Amino acid sequence: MQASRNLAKTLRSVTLRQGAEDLLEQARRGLSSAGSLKEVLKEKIPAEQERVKALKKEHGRKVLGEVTVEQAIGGMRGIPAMLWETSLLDPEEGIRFRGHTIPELQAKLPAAKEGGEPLPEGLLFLLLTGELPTKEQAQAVTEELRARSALPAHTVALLKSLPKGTHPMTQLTQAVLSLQLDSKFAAAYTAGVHKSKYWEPALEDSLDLIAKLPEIAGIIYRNTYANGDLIEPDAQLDWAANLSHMMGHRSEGALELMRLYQTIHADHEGGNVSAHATHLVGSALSDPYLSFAAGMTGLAGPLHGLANQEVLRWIQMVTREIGEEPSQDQLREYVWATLKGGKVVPGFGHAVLRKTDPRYTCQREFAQKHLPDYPLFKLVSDLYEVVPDVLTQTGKVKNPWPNVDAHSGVLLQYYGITHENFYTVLFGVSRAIGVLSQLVWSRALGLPIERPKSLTVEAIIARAK
Ligand code: CMX
Repeated sequence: MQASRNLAKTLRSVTLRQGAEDLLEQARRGLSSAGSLKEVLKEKIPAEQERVKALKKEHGRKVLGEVTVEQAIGGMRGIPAMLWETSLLDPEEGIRFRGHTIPELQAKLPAAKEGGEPLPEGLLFLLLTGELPTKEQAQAVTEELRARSALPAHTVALLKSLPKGTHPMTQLTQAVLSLQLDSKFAAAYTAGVHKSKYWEPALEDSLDLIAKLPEIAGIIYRNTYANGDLIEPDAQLDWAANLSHMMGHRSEGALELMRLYQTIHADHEGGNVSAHATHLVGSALSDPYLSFAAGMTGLAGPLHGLANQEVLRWIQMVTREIGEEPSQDQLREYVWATLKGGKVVPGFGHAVLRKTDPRYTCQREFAQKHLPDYPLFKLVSDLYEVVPDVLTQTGKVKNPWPNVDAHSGVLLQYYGITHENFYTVLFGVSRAIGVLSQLVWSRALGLPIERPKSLTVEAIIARAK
């Protein structure tokens, strides 16, 4: 009896292992056309694993920083307690993606046309591998994503069935969750894949998800604002341009803006809400779909990604209440009124940055090049002159300068993308590139489940004393 039970157990475990191997093989086959992307990544992983292992062994007990009571109850500002490889934020200089500033990326990443804005596919290659891609490598990523972009019928049906008025970010999150049915990571885990190989199905799911997001966003846009009159993807277009095309905005300017937009919103190191939420949920070995959905519900908050929608609403309120071309004095008064009403001025301030966000600056340069006489751009420029001064006068705002969200809406308006409650979806599509690249690395490096220590007020008082 015991012998036959053992035999059954052995057979079951052999079958599961076999299933796991089959799944990995499927994943490898699926990625074979990715060619260089996966090959470069695969080459990098062992050395990086060794580097992190050695770091832990040699310096594991060294102190990176201390934690004050203020930090524990103040949103953990500044506590260096997370590993994030894809980007690093300097308070004065702003973001660097794998060591490159935004202007450097504009100069070095492959573009759709000579001198144009970077292709986000190139950034995906850079974030995943740490290497700047050649034009051919970026193009291979475009093709890889195109091949993975078809949506399952149930996702399209789900989006169609949602009640009118469902916020586009809520629609996005539900669509992402509906894709989880096909998660290769979840299937591989269930089948018992060895943990050293988790990164492979994580990469598979991440590429699948990134590939499908433009069509999801296009459908949300057309269902919400164009009576469900959907536009088929165009196989000639790159990933970001296709997104704009499926929304119904096909001018050259709109396509270039979308490439820039999708590049600069991708990553902002690991501690911001959308990145950290994705990272945290992923650390429980929830698959990339579940993890990214968590990030998107965080991005939908008005202090984070939804600020780009709030900026546009606030600017529209300004023009409604004090006119299309208010003087700087009128603007100053309006900003004070907003603060006195107990509200934040959206698009200004940052938890880490202490200077103007370079993502703001590059959008400003785009506006100076393409829409210098647009009245709303003039208003945004005037706000740049007025708001930091007022915020500084409050005496409490640590960073009075504009962030990424202060500028993006006005550029989108210019190209006819006027429905501001859609803006955070565009942010979310881009954010997938950064947070999922890191998620692949987190699985490759075997990072453990996150579990920081929390304390009660009593416990903090006791420790403080
Ligand atoms: N308008 C009014 N008050 C602001 C402010 C702003 N733009 N920025 C900060 N403050 C206030 C804070 O609300 C806080 O007030 P209380 O002490 O009364 O609570 C005080 O100044 C100190 O805050 P801080 O340390 O300077 O900023 P935080 O790190 O706490 O918050 C952020 C950072 C971004 C949430 C905040 O600056 C803000 O609310 N900005 C407006 C919303 C926005 O643009 N968000 C997008 C950020 C970029 C992104 O994540 O996408």
